Amino acid sequence: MTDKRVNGSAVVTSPQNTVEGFVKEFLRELSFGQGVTLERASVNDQYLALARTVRQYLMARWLETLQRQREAQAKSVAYLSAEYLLGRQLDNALLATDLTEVVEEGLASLGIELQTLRDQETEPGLGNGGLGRLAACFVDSLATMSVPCIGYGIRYDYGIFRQTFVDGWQVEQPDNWLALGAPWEFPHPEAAVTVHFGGRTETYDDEGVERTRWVHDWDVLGVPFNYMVPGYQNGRVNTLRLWSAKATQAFDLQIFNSGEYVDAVRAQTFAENISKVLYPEDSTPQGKELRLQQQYFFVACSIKDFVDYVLPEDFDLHRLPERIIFQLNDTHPVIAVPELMRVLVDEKKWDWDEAWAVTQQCFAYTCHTLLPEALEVWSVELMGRLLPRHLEIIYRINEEFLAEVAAKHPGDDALLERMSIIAERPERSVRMAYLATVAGSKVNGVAALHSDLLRDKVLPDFSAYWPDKFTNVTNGVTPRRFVRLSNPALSELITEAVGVGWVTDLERLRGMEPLADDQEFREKFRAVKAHNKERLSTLLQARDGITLPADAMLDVMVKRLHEYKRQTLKVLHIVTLYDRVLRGELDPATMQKRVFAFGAKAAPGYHMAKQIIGLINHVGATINDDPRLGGALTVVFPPNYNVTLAETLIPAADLSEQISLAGKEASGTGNMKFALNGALTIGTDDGANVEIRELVGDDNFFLFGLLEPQVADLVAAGYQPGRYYEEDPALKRAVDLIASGTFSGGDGSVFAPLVQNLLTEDRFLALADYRSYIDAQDRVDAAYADVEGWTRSAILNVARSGFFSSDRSMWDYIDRIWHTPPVVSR
Ligand code: B1N
Repeated sequence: MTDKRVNGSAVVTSPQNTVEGFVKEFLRELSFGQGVTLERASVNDQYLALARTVRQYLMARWLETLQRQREAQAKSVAYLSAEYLLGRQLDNALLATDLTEVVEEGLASLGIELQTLRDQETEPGLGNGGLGRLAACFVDSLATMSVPCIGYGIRYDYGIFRQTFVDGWQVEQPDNWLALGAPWEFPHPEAAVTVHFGGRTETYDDEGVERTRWVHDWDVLGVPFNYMVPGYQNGRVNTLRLWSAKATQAFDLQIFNSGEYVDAVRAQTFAENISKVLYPEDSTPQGKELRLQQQYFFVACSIKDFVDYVLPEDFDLHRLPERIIFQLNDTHPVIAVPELMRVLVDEKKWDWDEAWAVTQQCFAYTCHTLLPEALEVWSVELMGRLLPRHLEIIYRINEEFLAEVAAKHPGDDALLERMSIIAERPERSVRMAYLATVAGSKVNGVAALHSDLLRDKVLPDFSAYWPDKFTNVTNGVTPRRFVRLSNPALSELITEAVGVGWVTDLERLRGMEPLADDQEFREKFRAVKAHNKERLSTLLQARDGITLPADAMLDVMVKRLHEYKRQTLKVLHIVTLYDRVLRGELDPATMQKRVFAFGAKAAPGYHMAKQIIGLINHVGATINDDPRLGGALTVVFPPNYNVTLAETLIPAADLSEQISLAGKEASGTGNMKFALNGALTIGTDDGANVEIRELVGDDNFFLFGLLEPQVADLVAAGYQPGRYYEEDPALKRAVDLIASGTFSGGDGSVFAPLVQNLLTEDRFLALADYRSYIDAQDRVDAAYADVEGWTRSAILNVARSGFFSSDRSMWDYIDRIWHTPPVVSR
């Protein structure tokens, strides 16, 4: 059947949903889109033609979704995020349209393998880690739930760097993700908006009213690139709108007129630098001017887009809160708050108070961190230079806010200083989290523990002042990508057990619980794991020349490299096992065979993180080559861990390492993906681990380490890592092996900075948690030896993790913060 849908007056027709219909369109795209015949088409030609064919099937749904949302005058979520870590698009689009089989068959009839074309896609890595991936999961869920959402962000020319290893040390390469064509994007240069920077402000008389205007110094164009966000088999497609910076005409004229043609062309790239590259720091922003430019650039474009383009022309902005909620994904887009105020007060000429009343209802803020160094601040000097009007507005917001606080707490100057949006020391700066908290209708943390700590430790004065403003929404992950697509074998087994509905209603996994005690089901479950390990083994062999030994426990730690996540603690465990074998305490012939798999990128300027990467690779090289181990322990560290690799790695895992120091990981989302794919967690009482353990049960989770209050006490009492080293002989030996150069060709100086840091500072208490970790790992070995018991636990992990669907997160946001109902069919 041909699918005809009405969009306004235009009729958009989807290609036929049959093998013949697909083949016809695919061949058309090859010839008319790529300009090649099938015989001459490269794999890239074929991939691009396929992508364009698949998006044809989505087009009618997209136009119709937007039309319907306009007609319904529905309230939308505008998700403001500097990062979207999308992963590959092809398979997700095929799943959304239920076209996988048709396409597989159609391509096969032309002698083309679908998998070959899947592998041709370079994933858009427009994010660093959890925060960017969360944004991608959220927009997927909203589309699947038929909730209107526009994701706004930046179309970086270069996403997160490609990681390579040279002698075990990280070397970064540019991620040229656009090089081979970008078939999923729809550029709209005609809809570009202008964004101003620099200059000064002045007041003027506007018919008897004194107003302020911004006399800017330079500007850039923001060109929107639209991407489809297809819902799962529900006929809905939402929009992700990413902004790309381009030099303006005015900019061109001015500099070209100076006569220096070549310099002028070069100067053009100045403006275009804004969206050139993603900052590769995860959790620790660097305070660079270009980053503030990026932040203002994309939110100014987005607000203008929503107000001038998405809303109807005659819309009364006093009713803005009925139509939009801007969700601030961490503080990166918080400059949107003074920007909306500027638009309403300076451009629309509203009173300050009415503008503030509307603005406050239009924003909500999600905090993603607890690390003090990760709380963004911008120096007043920089803010004043780049965005002078915004700085004034921030000052006024602060003034009025502090006056209100002072009225309620007369004489408490210390409180005013603590709550001020402007910090005076070490330099005068704007505290972006405070601005977001003052402006937002709600403030949320991303896991239960995190939200408690956010309230009590990060923003205690604010939560005392506005107790109802603070709430929790525990993170989630999309079951479409991270179970249905990434784990087809498990998906089939789940569907067999509980029916197909789980993909959009993940609590249905509960129906598997009784099957944990079913011998036959357990065997099938183990077969799925074995199959996934095989699949991983094939991939790593082809991708990196890595050979995985058979029948070993697969113990996985994948996440950004950061000291608080404690990859070093994992290394100490591996070195301890090695030491036990060398000392004859463990027999390689009988001990539990393990593969330790790592995946982690270090921020390029984060030297200690790079040391740790070097350490993992050097320990790996030594252990993998040591015949005394007889292959019982293997360390693998495939470079360039990304969403695509995660999709094969996670389903194969037996053990999930979630070992951050308690109170440091806001949530974690990898932890959820592992549990949903039937890995057991060894973890601290941190982030969403707490909720995972509560749900899956103590018996199916390996808890270790200090609890957050114990960490706080120990630090307050004066933590001395050297004492743990002195008092635990196994720990001492492990550290000494590293210090003595065992893993660095006898040269102890190679890892001296790392060892020194551990013994004297150890900011994240790895040594304090070492003994508890090792003991827990010994319990893991014992548990794994009980094959049936382990499988039972793994099944229960899957069955009880439905809560971690990002659909549930979205319902929580809708219920507690957004109040944006789905737009259902007419
Ligand atoms: O956000 C994730 C959480 O699951 C993680 O626990 C948390 O660490 C992560 C500056 C960040 N917090 N902060 C960032 C990323 C980039 C950047 O430039 C900060 N990422 C997180 C999702 O809630």
